Parts: sequence; structure tokens; C-alpha cells
Amino acid sequence: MSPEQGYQLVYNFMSLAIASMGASFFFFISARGALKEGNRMAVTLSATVVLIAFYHYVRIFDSWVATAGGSLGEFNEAYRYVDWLLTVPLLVAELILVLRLDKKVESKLIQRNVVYAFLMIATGYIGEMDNQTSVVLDSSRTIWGAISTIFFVLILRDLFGGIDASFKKQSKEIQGIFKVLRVVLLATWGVYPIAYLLPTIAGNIGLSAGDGLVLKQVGYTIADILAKPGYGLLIWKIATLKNSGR
Ligand SMILES: *C/C=C(C)/C=C/C=C(C)/C=C/C1=C(C)CCCC1(C)C
Repeated sequence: MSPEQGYQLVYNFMSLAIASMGASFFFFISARGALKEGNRMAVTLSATVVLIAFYHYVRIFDSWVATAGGSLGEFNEAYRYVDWLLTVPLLVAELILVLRLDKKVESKLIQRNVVYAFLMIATGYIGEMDNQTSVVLDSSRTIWGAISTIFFVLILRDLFGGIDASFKKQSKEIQGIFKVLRVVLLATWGVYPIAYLLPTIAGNIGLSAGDGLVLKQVGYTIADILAKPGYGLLIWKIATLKNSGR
């Protein structure tokens, strides 16, 4: 694609992200009011997550617009990482909280996974700052990306394994939605490491370096829309089931 098309494509997705974050904020705020006290926390966290993301997407969008006519290298990726550093631990916490597990199990799982999430993003950021492209094996981008992936796997291990024991106590309906939620989490969160790799492997899969950068931005942005407002809707669904005593 031409540089103009690439610029425009990312521009449109970022604009959609601002709209989705803003609209879902109002939805979560009004929906939480209809829930009983004990079921509200997870939905409150969803509202917090999309509000943080709304703010950052305004900054991200501004930064993108500033690259017009210049070089994509001027885009400030740090806004995304600050956003993830705040929102990813909240998203992990919300998934555990909505199940209303035994308090001791709950706080242990939350503490551990918040730390994993933080380390996953922080180490990924170090790699992201390395703009070296087309060298898969000896670029620090790949090495830090691999370290970050270890923390990603630790989170998945807890969500797919660690939770199971206390999970059996949940109703069939909630178990069903939770299973969907986990798969959604894996499918959407899995987009990030792939998008991250695109600039590095662009040359190997027949893309130009510019296409690699554009597709990375599109991938991150679509994944954010699914992983924040989209995921928040599923969390809200579980909270409403809990609310009606199921
Ligand atoms: C709302 C934002 C979310 C849910 C962001 C999630 C981000 C990730 C799961 C990022 C993971 C990464 C790796 C597993 C390796 C490469 C570096 C990252 C940070 C892109």
C-alpha cells in the first residue's frame, strides 16, 4: 500500500478506537447502577479501563496525525505502553474478581497476575524501543519480546489452570461464559505479540518495512477495541448473571 493509504488506514482505526472507548464508558457507568453492590466492582473496572484508553487514544491519535508528511518513526509508541501498563493489570484483576472466588484464592491470584501483567508490558516496551527491522534472531526486539511472552504464558497458565479448582463451584451458565471469555482473551491478547513481530519479519513475508509498521498499528488498535470494550461487555454479562443469583 502507498504511504498515504497506510496513514489513512491507521487514522481511521484510531478514530474508531476513540469512539468505542468513549461510548463504552457511558454504557458501563449506566449499566453498573443496575447491579447489586457486590457485583459492581468488575464493571467499574471496565469503565475505568476504557476511560484510561479513551484518554490515551486521543494522545495516540494526535501523535499519529503529527507523522503526516513526515516519518512513521516520529510516532510516539510510549502512549500505548503507558496505557497497557495501567489497563492490563486491571483487566486481569477484573476477570478474577467477577467470579467472586474464595477471598484468599482471589487475592493470591490477583496479586500474582498483576505483577506478571506489569512485567509483560514493561519488558515488551524495552523491545519495542528497538526499531531494528528484518533481523529476527539477533535483535533485542526479539529477545525482549520473548521475555515478555514468558509472563504472558504465566498469566495464561493461571487463567486456564490455576483458576479451575475454585471454578468448579460456579454455576454451569457462568462456567460457560467464563470459558468463552478465556478464549476471547487468548484470541485478542494473542494479536499483540503477532503485531509486535510484524515490523521485524516484514521483509521475510513480502511486506515493505512501512507496511509492517502500519499493520502493527492496525493490529494493536483492533485488539484494543476487542480487549477493552468487547471484553468489558462479557464481564458485564457475567456480573448480571451473578446478580440474578446464578
Ligand atoms: C488493553 C490492552 C491490552 C489487553 C494489551 C495487551 C498486551 C499484550 C498481551 C502484549 C503482549 C506482548 C507480548 C506477549 C510479547 C511482545 C510484546 C508485547 C508487549 C506486545
